[in-house]
This record gives sequence, structure tokens and C-alpha cells, in this order.
Amino acid sequence: MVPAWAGALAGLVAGGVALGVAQLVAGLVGPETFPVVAVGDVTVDLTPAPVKDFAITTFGENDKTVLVGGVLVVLALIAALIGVLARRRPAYGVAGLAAFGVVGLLAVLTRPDAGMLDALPTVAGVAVGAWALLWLLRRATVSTPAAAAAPAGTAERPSQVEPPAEAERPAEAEPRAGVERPAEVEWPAVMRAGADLRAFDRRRLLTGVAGGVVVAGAAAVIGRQLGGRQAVDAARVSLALPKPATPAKPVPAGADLRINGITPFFTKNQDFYRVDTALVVPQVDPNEWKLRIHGLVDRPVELTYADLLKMPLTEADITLTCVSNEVGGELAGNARWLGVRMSEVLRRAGLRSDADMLLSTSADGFTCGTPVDVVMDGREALYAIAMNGEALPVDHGFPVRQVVPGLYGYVSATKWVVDVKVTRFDRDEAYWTPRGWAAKGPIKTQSRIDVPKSGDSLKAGRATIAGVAWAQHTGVDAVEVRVDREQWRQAKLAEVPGPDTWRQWSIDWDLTPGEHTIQVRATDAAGRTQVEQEAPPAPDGATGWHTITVKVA
Ligand SMILES: Nc1nc2c(c(=O)[nH]1)N[C@H]1C(S)=C(S)[C@@H](COP(=O)(O)O)O[C@H]1N2
Ligand SMILES: [Mo]
Repeated sequence: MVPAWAGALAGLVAGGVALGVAQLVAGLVGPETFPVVAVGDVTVDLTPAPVKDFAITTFGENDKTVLVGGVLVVLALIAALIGVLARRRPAYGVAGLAAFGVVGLLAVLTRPDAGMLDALPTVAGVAVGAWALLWLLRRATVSTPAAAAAPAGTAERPSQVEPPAEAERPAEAEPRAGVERPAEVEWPAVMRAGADLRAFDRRRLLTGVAGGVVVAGAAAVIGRQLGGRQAVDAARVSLALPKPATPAKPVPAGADLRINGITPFFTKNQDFYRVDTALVVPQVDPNEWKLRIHGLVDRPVELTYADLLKMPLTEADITLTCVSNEVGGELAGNARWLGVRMSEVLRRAGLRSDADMLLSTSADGFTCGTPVDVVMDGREALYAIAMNGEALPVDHGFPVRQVVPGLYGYVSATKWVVDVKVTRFDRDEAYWTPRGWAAKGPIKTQSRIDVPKSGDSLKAGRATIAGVAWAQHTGVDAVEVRVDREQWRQAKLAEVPGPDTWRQWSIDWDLTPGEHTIQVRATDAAGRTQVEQEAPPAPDGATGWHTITVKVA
């Protein structure tokens, strides 16, 4: 009989083999058909708004790693348990793995536009995993007449039995390093698997385990390679970006106040926040990419990437903001985008007058619902192909994404966009709407204190308080700061190229010793001042004044 720890180990390795094989096959069929990813995707889709919010604020950019890690830990525990059970009856092991497979299949096959082929990675993984489990358990025992007289393995040896000091090793073809204390005793019935007398052999189990680990690892690595990351990366790097027909307005020299610790005017691509539901980033080949515009239009339009690049390109500086951003949070970034105006493409299709929503869909099925009037009112709403002078990073929507100044990302900024259905808000719903978020999401005016940081200890005397404020497409007209809830004072504002970006601000303050509360609020160009009332991000964006405390000595 195999000890429990060995069963658990065999289960773990068999689970690893199952996942490795599934990943290998998913590399051929499509990375989104890897069952772990599909289960994670379903989890993301079923996550209620407050939990999603909690995940984003707690784990930030790592929310997906934590989710996949969580799924893997649960899988590992169950796999170990299956291994333990399979020692008693191999059928338990097979049944356990099959149950796993069913859950994986449900997740894979309920994905948008799933086909029967998508079942292959899960089925292959479970089949090979089950085989590996049985093979390992079988391998871990030796069936020999000698086993009855001299069973191997210390784990099963009843402690009350004292082995003779000079026991003879059982005569066997294979050396048995795992045999430490052979004993010539009568062994209890627990050692017998049916009529067959089987003894546990640790060495054979461990060599089998090592083999399993190698197979699982190799399959996973090859599967990832096949996943196609390289091909799209290569296509992305070799792209030559056309010159814009309409270049961005020059950024005034005074846009960056050059204060230590302040948010820079432009966010570097690698520092740009990332929020999306994609556990596996869609790999979209620009040569195969198409944008289909249909629905309430006079003439459906289909554009290839080459078609898009031939159209006049507009360059614009736009600050993107996530609705999940807490007051004072980091889920906002400013970039120079290059793309084709959405209005230009939509005019080619001819929008019907009753249309009020653009339901855009990404390559992975995510959708945004964007108001038609916002996109058509003359602002620089783009099908963007580049970000800060380089082709869109894959994480940020390569080859094409939407960017609409003034709207939160969840209702406008579809990455990997492939389809636009011109429709009506009373007929269609986008991804986040049934999940508790507002159908429309204009960005709320916000301001943030970057320096000092909350909790900082400062020296008494003159300190610079600085940060950024945003009110996209309206513009920030004033930023005020107050200390200890006394008089508001006007901060100095940096210059901006237009109303679509955030605006740096700063103010010098003479701080006296003690603990102080610093607050900020912005007023937009329409004269609306940020409200003090605190609201959470759901359903349509957080409100309140960013408030920090500092110690001054
Ligand atoms: N395909 C796709 N596009 C998406 C999302 C998504 O989940 N999937 N999330 C949106 C949200 S909520 C935001 S805030 C922005 C974030 O864009 P970024 O990751 O480039 O910063 O992308 C938007 N576009
Ligand atoms: Mo977002």
C-alpha cells in the first residue's frame, strides 16, 4: 500500500502533467482554451462589482496573477487529495480527474464563440493526467513474492515491530534504495492490495515523479511558445508608424512643473496602468485584424489594418482614467495617442439618426457601450494604433484600441477592438452594465496630491504640495488646497495643451510642527467644483476630496 504522502505527491504530479498537456494542446488550439484560464475568466465574469473593486484596489496590476495563483492552489490541493484517494481505488483517481475535466469543459465551452475543438486541451489534459496518476501509483509499488516477506518502505511499517538487526535484503532485480529497514515479520493485511501482495517502493515513485515533472514542465513551456506571443511581438516591432496628418498640439514648456515626486505629464508605456478582464492577453495579428462596423448604419464597413493606416491620422494627448480609481488612486495615465478619428470611420458607414450607442467588442469578447453623440461631437475620439510614439503595446490593445477623451475606460477604451455595432442603449448592454456599473460613464473631475505622500514626516517650514487634477474634455480651471480644514488657497496650475489631459498643480505652504491634514479639490472649466461627498467607484466613479495627513517636526 502506498503511503498517503506518496499518493498526494503522485496526485500533484499527475495534475501538473494534466495542466502541462492541456497547455501544450491549448498552444495549438488557442491560449484561451487552457482550462485554468477559462475557469479564471468565468470567475472574473461572475465577480460582483464590489469584489472586482476590492481585487483591483488590493492587488492592483497583480489582480490576475493573484486570481490564477488562487485557481492553481485550489487545483493543487484537489489533485493531492485525488492522489490520496486513488491509492485505495484507482477508479477514485480517474473519477476525480474527470470531475475536474467537466468543470474545465464547462468553463471553456461557455466562452463566447467557443467551438467543439476548444474542448481538446481539457480532454487531452485529463486523459494524460489520469494515465500519469495510474502509472505513478502502479510504479510506486512492486508486486513480488518477496514483498510479502520483506515489504519495503518505512511509512507503512507498524512501529511496534522491531526488525532484526541483521536483516537480509530481499533478492530483487532492482536495487531498492528506498528500503531502509527490511524485516522478516508477518505483515498486516493492510499491506495487501486484493490478492496481490504489493509493497511501496519510494525510489521508483520518486524517479517516476521526476519524469512527470519534466514532462509537465516541457509541455507547458512548449505550449506557451506555441501560444503565438512571439509572432505578434515581431509584427508589432517591425511596424513603421505613419506620420500624423494632424499632429498633436505642442505641449507647452510649462506643462511639467518639474517637482520631485509629482506625476510626470506623460506616463511611460511601461508605467501605464493596465485594467482589463483578459487573463491571457489577446494576440491579434495586424495582418489578420479587421474592424467591422455594422448595425444602424447605411453601409456596413470593414477595414483592414492597412486600410486604417491609409486614412488621415490624428495625434492627441489624452488622459485615460479607470472608473475603479479611488480618490487619490493611481488608475489614470496620460499618453500621446495616434489614430484615426472614430467619427471619420463612422461617417463612412453612415450612422442612422436613431442610433445612440456604439457597442464595441474586443478580440476576447469584452464590450464597451459608448454614446454616439460624445464620439461625434468633434473631440479627438480615436481608433488608436500607437501610444507615446510606438505601436500600441500588446497589453494596451495592439493592434487597435479606442480612446475617447472624457469617458471612463470601461465605456470607451476597448482594447483589441474588432467590431462596432451601431445600436441603442435601450436595446443593448455592454460588459460591465449587468455587473453593476452605470451604462454611461463620463469621467468625474478629480485631483490628487502626489507630494508629500500621506504619512510622510516633514520638517517645519516651507513645503511644496503638488499633484495632478483632471476633468477630461472640459479642462481644469482651478485647484485649491487647504490644511486642517481651514481656508482654501489657490494652487498654481501648470500649462496644458488642451482640456483632454490632466494638469499639474502646486502650492508652497508654511507648515508648523504637529500633525496636519492636507486636502485638494479641483474646479472644471464649466465652473463645477468637485463635491466633498464621498462615493465609492461603483457604479459610476468615486467622489470626494483627496485627503492626506503628514507629521511636521
Ligand atoms: N478588451 C478590453 N478592453 C478594455 C478593457 C477590458 O477589460 N477588455 N477594460 C477597459 C477599462 S475598464 C479601462 S480603465 C481601460 C484601461 O486601459 P489600459 O489597460 O490601456 O490602461 O481599458 C478598457 N478597455
Ligand atoms: Mo476601467
